[in-house]
Amino acid sequence: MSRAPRSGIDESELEVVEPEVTSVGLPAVTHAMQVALTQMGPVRTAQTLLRVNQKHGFDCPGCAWPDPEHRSPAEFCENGAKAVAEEATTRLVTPEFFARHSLADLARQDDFWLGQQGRITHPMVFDDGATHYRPITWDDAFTLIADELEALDSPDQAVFYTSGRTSNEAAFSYQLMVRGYGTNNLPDCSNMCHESSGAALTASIGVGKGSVSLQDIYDAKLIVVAGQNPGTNHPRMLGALAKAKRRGARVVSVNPLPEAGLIEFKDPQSPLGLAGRGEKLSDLHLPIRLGGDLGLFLGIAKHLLERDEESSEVLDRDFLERYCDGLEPYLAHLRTVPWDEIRTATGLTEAQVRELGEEFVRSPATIVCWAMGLTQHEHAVAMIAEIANVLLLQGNIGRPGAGVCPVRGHSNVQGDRTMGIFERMPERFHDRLDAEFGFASPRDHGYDTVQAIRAMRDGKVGVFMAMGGNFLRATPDTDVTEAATRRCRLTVQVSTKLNRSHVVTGRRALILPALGRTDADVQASGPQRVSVEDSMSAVHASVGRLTPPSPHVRSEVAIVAGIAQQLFAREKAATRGPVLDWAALQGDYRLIRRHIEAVVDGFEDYESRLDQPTGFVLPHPPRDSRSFPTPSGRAQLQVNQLTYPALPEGRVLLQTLRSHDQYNTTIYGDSDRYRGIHHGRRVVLVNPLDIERLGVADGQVVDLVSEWRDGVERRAERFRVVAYPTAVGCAAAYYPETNVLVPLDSVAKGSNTPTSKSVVVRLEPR
Ligand SMILES: Nc1nc2c(c(=O)[nH]1)N[C@H]1C(S)=C(S)[C@@H](COP(=O)(O)OP(=O)(O)OC[C@H]3O[C@@H](n4cnc5c(=O)[nH]c(N)nc54)[C@H](O)[C@@H]3O)O[C@H]1N2
Ligand SMILES: Nc1nc2c(c(=O)[nH]1)N[C@H]1C(S)=C(S)[C@@H](COP(=O)(O)OP(=O)(O)OC[C@H]3O[C@@H](n4cnc5c(=O)[nH]c(N)nc54)[C@H](O)[C@@H]3O)O[C@H]1N2
Ligand SMILES: [Mo]
Repeated sequence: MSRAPRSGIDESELEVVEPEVTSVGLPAVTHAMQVALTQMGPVRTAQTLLRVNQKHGFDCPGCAWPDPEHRSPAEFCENGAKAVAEEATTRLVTPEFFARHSLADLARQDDFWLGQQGRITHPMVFDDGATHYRPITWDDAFTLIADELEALDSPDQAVFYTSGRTSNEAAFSYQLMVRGYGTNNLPDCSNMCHESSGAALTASIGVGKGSVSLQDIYDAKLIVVAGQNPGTNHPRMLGALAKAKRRGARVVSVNPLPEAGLIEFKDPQSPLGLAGRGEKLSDLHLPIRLGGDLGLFLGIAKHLLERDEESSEVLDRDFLERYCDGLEPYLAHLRTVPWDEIRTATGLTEAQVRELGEEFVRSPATIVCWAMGLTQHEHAVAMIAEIANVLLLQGNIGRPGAGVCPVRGHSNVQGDRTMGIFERMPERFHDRLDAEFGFASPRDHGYDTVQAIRAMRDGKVGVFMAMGGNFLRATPDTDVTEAATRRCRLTVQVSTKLNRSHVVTGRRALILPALGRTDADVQASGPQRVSVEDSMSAVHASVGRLTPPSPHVRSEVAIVAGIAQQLFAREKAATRGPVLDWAALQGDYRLIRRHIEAVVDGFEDYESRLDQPTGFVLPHPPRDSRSFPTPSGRAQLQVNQLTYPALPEGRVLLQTLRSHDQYNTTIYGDSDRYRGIHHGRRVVLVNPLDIERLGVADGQVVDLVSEWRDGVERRAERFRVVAYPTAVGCAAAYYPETNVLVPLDSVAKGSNTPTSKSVVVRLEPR
């Protein structure tokens, strides 16, 4: 923020100008520096920004886009710099702050204000019936947690959430403690994020992760970016796309919105890019209807089939015969999908769909990238399976320059999964965990995020703990989640900064302040490093060097070890728990990595391979050797019936998305520069044709009312209508203000991910 913090965003200052077409460039760098200087001052700014994503530096907490082998001295982006500045800020939230502000007082502040107060310096407790948080010692906090956990009738009455910033070392220790205690209730942010990708890809190719490396991006001849806004959320990806283009790739954007970065880009890592003209990125932009992508990819597959029937050189028959099952039923199905339904689903003409189909025909190496625009729909899993189908048809898996590329969000969300943060890990993981630690881990599946909220709502959860994140604001149906949270006996938040989850609590609540990526982490054996896995399965070390906000702040590993020591000293938990010296683990993270090496595939020689400046890449059988670890040992073409969201009369389909000035639930500022929205967030972007059809006016203030089949009306008040070039019938507004509109039970089939990109709403004039 270039302006001083103030209490909240004053929506009356809202200003709308023309959206930008070019992203990054000089304004982005200037903006990043302003934010950094205000939050950290000049010395810390220099100390941090120069070490982001450098060899022997720390991993940027911004996103999970990988680091190139030849890094530039400024290997970060505007939004990475904001993420770093948020964490490395010199502002502090001390016990005096909590003495000044009652909980009721804090609850009246908005998310922006809460986040701007600074780093939390002390463990704090909120007692049942109290008005203020008060300081608590670490020992007392650990005892309180252990007491509450020991008092539950069953370990399944506790829920342990994780957000994706947690390091491999912390995540592994955490899941071990939780499974040692006796439950698989390990929901995570992934449940709301790329779960649909994992489900679809596991069924299609046997591995739920992306199959490309950064080199593949550079080598690709066609890159389709569908349902993703990299200019804001993965800015460094634009540099990779620009490089691929210079090497002859074509880039296609599939998006209801003409997102700035995808259209044109100025590379901040090249001197010309800072001030000079932008590079055109997208060769083709398809303004698809929300949720229309299943129709689009079915259309592309149909086109490939028809073209193959003309020339028999389009499908990779060799590959299909050697590696895939299900071709005949799949092709038969394709023949039955009608073009007019594809047109309705996508809102595109047949010619537009075929134009992209021709790009596939011509390309010898194709990559499809996607993010939340595809994962958060009712039929998201089918949509992504259809992308896999199309790539399989042309043998685009396990070939250089080709593959599936789900672009992950949080910087270590993929690594946390690898470490066992999942409510239903495969048996093999459990077997090895049990063998390594001499205990019997529970095998019943635990709750995912939506199931956890239902259980909390129904009074089945006594203790809720979160390793990072902002559960309350990230989850759907805010009113339901708030009520659910209040029913817990104890809520525990391990956090760096204040957020809504600290002010809507269980009867008792703890805030446990944690070190972030940028902070030096010194334990008994000396300074520690941690490790993370990026979106392309590359694992590397991360070392923070800044002085932590206070000597009372502990690492996530130390917090887990502290709880575990108390918990496994109790009778009930001790009989079940793993055999382990938690204090030793805390003292030296190398011991944790040795355990990881024994339990998780692909981590042989973990310690020495972490010494390599670029780390190491985990095995990915489809990518490495075209072997497909599905039950049949072959890739599976899936038959997906064409479905798409229905749009009742007088309604629009709303997607909830990120502005350029936020990191998920953390609001950095009040503007969305690329989309031309300044000094306000309560806007709803609507196509001019829909504005007319619905009888509202550009600039009018409306309530957004969501209607779902449960008959409940959910309302978000006071949004200004902004005429915007989004696909007809579709609208967009920012998350998390609009989470209140997403019904808890409206989820993707097969992944249980809330349908945050497809909410039927009416615009009700105030
Ligand atoms: N600066 C910054 N960086 C971030 C984050 C952040 O909040 N701020 N969040 C991180 C996280 S956790 C994640 S998961 C990622 C999120 O990265 P994104 O997925 O890029 O995030 P969203 O803002 O949700 O954008 C969704 C995009 O998909 C498009 N879209 C929506 N619905 C559809 C659809 O049905 N079809 C198609 N084809 N397109 C659609 C939208 O118009 C929008 O461009 O970013 C990560 N990086
Ligand atoms: N409507 C709607 N809802 C969505 C989405 C959407 O597109 N639309 N997107 C979904 C997606 S993709 C995701 S990933 C989730 C995000 O869900 P979460 O991951 O739960 O949310 P964040 O906002 O990323 O969490 C921010 C908080 O994490 C804490 N934090 C930051 N760094 C650290 C750290 O190093 N250690 C610890 N212990 N704490 C830290 C800070 O206290 C900060 O307030 O939201 C989901 N919800
Ligand atoms: Mo995410």
